[in-house]
Amino acid sequence: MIGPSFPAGFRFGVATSAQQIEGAAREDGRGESVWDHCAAKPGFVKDRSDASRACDHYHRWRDDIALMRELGISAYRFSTGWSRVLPTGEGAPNEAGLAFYDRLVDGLLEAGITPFLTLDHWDLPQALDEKGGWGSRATVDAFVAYADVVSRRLGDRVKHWITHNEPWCVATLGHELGAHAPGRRDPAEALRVAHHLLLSHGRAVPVLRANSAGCEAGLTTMVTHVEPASTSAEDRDAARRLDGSFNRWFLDPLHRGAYPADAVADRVRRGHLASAEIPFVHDGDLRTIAVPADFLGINYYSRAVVKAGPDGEPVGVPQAPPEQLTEMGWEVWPQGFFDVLTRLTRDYAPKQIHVTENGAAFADPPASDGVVADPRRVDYLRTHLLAAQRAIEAGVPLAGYFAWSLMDNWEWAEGYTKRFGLYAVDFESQQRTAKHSARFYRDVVAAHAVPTVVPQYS
Ligand code: IFM
Repeated sequence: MIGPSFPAGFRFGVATSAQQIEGAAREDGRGESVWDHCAAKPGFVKDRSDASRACDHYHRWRDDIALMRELGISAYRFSTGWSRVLPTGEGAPNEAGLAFYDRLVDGLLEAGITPFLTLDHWDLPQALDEKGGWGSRATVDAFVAYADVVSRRLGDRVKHWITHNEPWCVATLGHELGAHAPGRRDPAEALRVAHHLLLSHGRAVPVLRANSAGCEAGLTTMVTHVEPASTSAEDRDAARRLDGSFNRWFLDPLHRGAYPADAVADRVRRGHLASAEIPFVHDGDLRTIAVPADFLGINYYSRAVVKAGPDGEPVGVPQAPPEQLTEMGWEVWPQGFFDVLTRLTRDYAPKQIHVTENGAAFADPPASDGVVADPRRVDYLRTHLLAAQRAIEAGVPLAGYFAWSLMDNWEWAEGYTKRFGLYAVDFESQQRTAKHSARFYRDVVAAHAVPTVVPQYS
């Protein structure tokens, strides 16, 4: 049975990123990215894979647009590979790289699909990392120059720009926990990295607007709904700390022009900052970061329920048995999606929100009769779309939803072991096979509404 509809003009799309799907890592002048570099280090990527071939989208992009047409979506979120456009991150652009994105954008527009372009989806050119990477203020200038090159070339046709994807992951996973490229473990550097990412967003937005008349620009951040495991003061404080470092550290500067004072105090207490006077925040930076955006991009996957560890720091408390988690070990919690959407609207009043990623990794069975049965992903999408629809009814200015992801792809440090796609990819033959979730999403897009009952596919 078809449930409540989404408003007219609401965009349904799918999302991908360059490093995860393009492949052709050494073709047509592309330079090395930090992820290419780290993937070559033993043990960095779970299955020892790299993204040199990935989904071979660089050669198969026409077929992939055909999949999008099959879904009937009206928008596609992808990223440009920084080192494909500027092999060393700066200097002379690589014409072949820009020409690839030209073709892709033209192909999307011919198919009636609106491109949403992310400039930085984690693939910093390795040459820039060797000069200090995101920890260096010079990388801010390099990013703004890169934004200028891409938007000069594509800005007549691309009208939706996302500066960065999930700065928390780059800063914390990449520079504090060492789990993502560039694999460093330096909490003080991670804070500098976060600041430079935000600053480069603030500086790039006016450049995008100048080169792409009438465009909309924003940043995508990962948000999680944080709950204390009990009502104790300690657990509530642990939840406040996680919300501070994960959500508000990025949302507050973007919308309020200030880092959250309690979260800054937490970092001072932990020795990551010498004092609340943050030395790498220069005069005017916070004003630059708070440039009014046209939308806020959010990626939502799960919630976090935390208790206080021995030092008061948040420690996750599993809420569901392992068999109910996604392959990433993340709890399926659609109510948290509604909660973050309404909370963001209440606390930050963004003009518009786009859900730029939402989806789930499951170990799907092999294709049979040309289709892959993935009932858990269908259910994940259905329940989250219902939560999004309820959020709109509750007043959230939600304008678009992008399922992560169009197809199975290279899941960073997890390699090819985690599959998020609506289409299964056989990485040997590069064959794409629709999953039931693709059929489900196509039906949602066609009806502009979500079924309230679980569809049965045979
Ligand atoms: O695959 C990633 C994506 O690149 C960024 N957001 C989270 C996804 C799933 O881990």
